Amino acid sequence: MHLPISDKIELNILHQNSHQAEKNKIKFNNYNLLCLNIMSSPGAGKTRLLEITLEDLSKKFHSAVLEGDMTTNLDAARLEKLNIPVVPITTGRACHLDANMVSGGLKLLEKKINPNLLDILLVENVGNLVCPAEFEIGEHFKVALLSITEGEDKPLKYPIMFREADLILITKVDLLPHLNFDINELKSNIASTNPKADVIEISSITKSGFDLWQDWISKKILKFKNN
Ligand SMILES: Nc1nc2c(ncn2[C@@H]2O[C@H](COP(=O)(O)OP(=O)(O)OP(=O)(O)O)[C@@H](O)[C@H]2O)c(=O)[nH]1
Ligand SMILES: [Mg+2]
Repeated sequence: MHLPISDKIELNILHQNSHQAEKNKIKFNNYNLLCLNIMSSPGAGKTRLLEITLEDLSKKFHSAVLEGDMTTNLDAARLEKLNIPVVPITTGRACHLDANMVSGGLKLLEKKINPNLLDILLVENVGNLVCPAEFEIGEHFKVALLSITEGEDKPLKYPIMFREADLILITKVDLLPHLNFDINELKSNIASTNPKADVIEISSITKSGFDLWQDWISKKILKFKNN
């Protein structure tokens, strides 16, 4: 089959990325370290979610964060306040983290802490609803956030992110009373895009749903560690 040159280049890039992602995963497995890739459009609430989650999670499990942003260390600075190892990865023009960047981030993390001592590595990807889902980083699970201010149709319009996700967090549900938003329509659009994904409604304001999310992560860590 003859593919346009741009498609061939893209396939080649994705192929090389997958190769590095496999290497990253082997490293994570050797460290017995569960890696989650946290993705969403800009502002859906990834960093706020991590701030609240890590307050509790880091008391039970040794946790670290790789923090991806195109520019600035603002999010990394927010998470460093929790006294856990945080490595910022500044991607420049790239609208996603790729496996090479995560490999570089892991090397910097190794200088801060022996990853054998860690249980979980949370990777906050660059805010973008398309590209991060196309680039494996060696993660064990993908978590996609979708805030209710983004609209019910997003799983249909940006299917790759939602098709790939193991867990979809519907965020900012505290705003439901103020919006003309049909959460059942969103859930039906999620189900038609990815019937296998776990779905949790969550609010970083009221903290609703955090018990389910913390439970989801804890179970994944314990199952991974016991394998
Ligand atoms: N009402 C409400 N606001 C929220 C919630 N979660 C986050 N926010 C607000 O949404 C804004 C963006 O949150 P962040 O956590 O910075 O979003 P992000 O996904 O990390 O953004 P990027 O890293 O830029 O992609 C902030 O003003 C948060 O306080 C929520 O559950 N409810
Ligand atoms: Mg953020």
